[in-house]
Amino acid sequence: MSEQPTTNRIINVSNRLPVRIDSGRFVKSSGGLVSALEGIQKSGGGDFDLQWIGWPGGAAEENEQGNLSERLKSEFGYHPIFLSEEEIADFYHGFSNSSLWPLLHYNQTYFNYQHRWWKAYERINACFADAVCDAAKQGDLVWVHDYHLMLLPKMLRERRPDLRIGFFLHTPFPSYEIFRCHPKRQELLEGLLGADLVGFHTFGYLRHFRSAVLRLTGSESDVYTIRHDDAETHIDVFPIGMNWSGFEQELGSERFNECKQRFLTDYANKRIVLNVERLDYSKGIPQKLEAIEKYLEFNPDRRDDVVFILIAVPSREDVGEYATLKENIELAVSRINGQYATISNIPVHFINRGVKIEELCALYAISDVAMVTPLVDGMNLVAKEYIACQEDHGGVLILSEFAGAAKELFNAVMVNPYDIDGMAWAVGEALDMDDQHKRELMEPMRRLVIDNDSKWWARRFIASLVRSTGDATRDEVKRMDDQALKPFAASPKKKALFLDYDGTLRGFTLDPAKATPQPRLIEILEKLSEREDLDIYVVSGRKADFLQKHLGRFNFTLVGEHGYTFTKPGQEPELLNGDADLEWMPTVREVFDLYAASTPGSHVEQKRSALVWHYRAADPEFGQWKAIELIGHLKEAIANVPAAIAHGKKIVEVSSQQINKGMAVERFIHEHDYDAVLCIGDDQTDETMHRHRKMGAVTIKVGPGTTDAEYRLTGPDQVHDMLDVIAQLKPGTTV
Ligand code: GDG
Repeated sequence: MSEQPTTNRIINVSNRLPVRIDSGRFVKSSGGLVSALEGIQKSGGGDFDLQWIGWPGGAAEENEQGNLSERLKSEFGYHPIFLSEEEIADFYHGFSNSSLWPLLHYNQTYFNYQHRWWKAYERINACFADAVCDAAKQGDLVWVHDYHLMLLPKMLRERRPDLRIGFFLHTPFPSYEIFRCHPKRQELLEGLLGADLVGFHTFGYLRHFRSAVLRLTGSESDVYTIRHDDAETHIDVFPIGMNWSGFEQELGSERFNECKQRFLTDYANKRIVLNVERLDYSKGIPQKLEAIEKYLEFNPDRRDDVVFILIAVPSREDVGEYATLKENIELAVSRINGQYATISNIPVHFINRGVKIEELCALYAISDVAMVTPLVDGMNLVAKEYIACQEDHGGVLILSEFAGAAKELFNAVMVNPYDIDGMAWAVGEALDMDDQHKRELMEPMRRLVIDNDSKWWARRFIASLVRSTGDATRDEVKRMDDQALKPFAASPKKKALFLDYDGTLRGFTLDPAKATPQPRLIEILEKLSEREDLDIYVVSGRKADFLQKHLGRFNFTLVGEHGYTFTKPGQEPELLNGDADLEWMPTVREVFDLYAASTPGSHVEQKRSALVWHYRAADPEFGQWKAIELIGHLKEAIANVPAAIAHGKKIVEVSSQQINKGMAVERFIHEHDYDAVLCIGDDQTDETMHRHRKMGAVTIKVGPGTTDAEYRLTGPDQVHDMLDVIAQLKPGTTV
């Protein structure tokens, strides 16, 4: 909104704060997000002041919370959200990690749902919303992270429309067929659509999100924008980068060099294949172990010199599936080692805990191969970190084609983690690759990873959020305010209201015939018709008979077919322009019939001056796709004729260019000398009415989208409220 001041403050919101409490002391973590955000903060050369809201981990006693909160705020600028044991069980282990995580990672087998988890998820998201509202000043940027907080954007939008809200999903967004299994799929999507910008790691995830939104909410979108009830949500791809500044510093440190030398001695004459991941079923560890087993089986000559280091960092041990997974991994490791260990080598070094950062860097630097083979992974930073630490370009990355990182790291040896033979073969290929070829592959990847690091990612996201919340539409169209209605207060002078019907007076229905006026609208229209100083025109694309049937009882002028017909109260229907050239109609009808026959659920509506192809009841994606194809087809079929093609809400309409709503409005304005004029409508055809803004009319756009109108209302409910206000405006009423 134009009145919305923009601030240079970002409120960053993630489930976890980058700090944990250890025996009453705070231990700050230097995770990827911390370093990413440094690049946009004033202290790191950026433009913004940053605050952070999140859970500090663990369950704090209630009597300790005040003190901890004070200290976190004063020492770090963090606003903690404390969770009880029960909330940790229901919100975190339950809904977030046993319901959302498996589904987002295509694992229907591990997907669980309990209603009480959902209730906790709603409650905790609302706590986060409270905390953001407390901390945020007018117009602040709010950046929400990840699947724990999918309801937060909508909650914030409802409470604080002034905030500029971005959401980034760190996991994949699965295909609609998977996502729809979730009993709260609708609420989750609507939660996200509260954001101004939703970001994903890859275009594939964005594509799935768009498709789920279309199918579950009916909202259509183009590549970068989803238009829904009362706003637009921008969507875009922001592949996260690794924390290069942190790793660069580590690579130059003494402790790293010591570690590296120690490992080079320990592993002298060995070839190292490194594996680093959280112990999670999405990471494909059992499949990887099978591939390792196969490699050792078919390469007996390598059993003495190849070491597979497997660092599996404990994760979510309170969730049952993770404990089972750990047992299976331990069994597989001992089976492989039992079978293939030699006197001088144990092939799999299994480390079930995290290692120090300098150890991790040293392992990245000296390993001949890194095996990153998740079954599915949002991005996977280990792959990028391994590459970044390959200063001599001598390593090889084996990468699952199902990690988000595969969309960028084209020179990796790509594998399908379900193809065990293929992975075993890839290990051999990577270990046997000649040095020159390895460097040719590694060097460009390393440049790409370092150039597109986590700081770059955060800068891009925030720049895009600023752009998407400061565009022309938001800046120039004012929210409707009652002051603008003052000229319509009762007085002896005549005033006119030009009201569109579908999408303005009445919301859409699957079957257009069922979109009849509802009781509240009828009540308001009755009140309006009592005002003798108001001339009311319903200006619609509908046929005259529909308007007559449902609105004929009022003393309104009913303008049908976008201005082609009009019926004054108590008179016979007339034509606005009886000479309009309609010779293009049979050709268009033929094309429309073709599309109706090949698009189940769609149909053609024949009007006197227009033809409409409706696809509201068709499969939403197929319908949209066919509509675009149809428009292309029409452009060829009816070039150079006086007809306009419009892609409206679930319709494609071809209508005479010699007739439009604006021309109808003009005629009636000229017939009378109105003291004030108001035009309101929701779609493209109503823009011809909004031209009268220049002549002093009050023009109102309903819903999102670019417009020439001066004001905006969000939907029919707000239109009803406004008409109700007008109906009761007495002279001198203060509005
Ligand atoms: C989620 C998405 C997405 C690992 N072991 C040790 C250690 N690590 C560090 C790595 C890396 C991080 O943990 C793991 O990051 P990933 O990206 O691989 O995976 P998730 O934790 O599942 O993260 C993922 C990510 O969000 C970012 O958007 O890429 O797809 O699932 O940074 O270095 N660090 C230390 N010792 C270890 O033993 N010090």
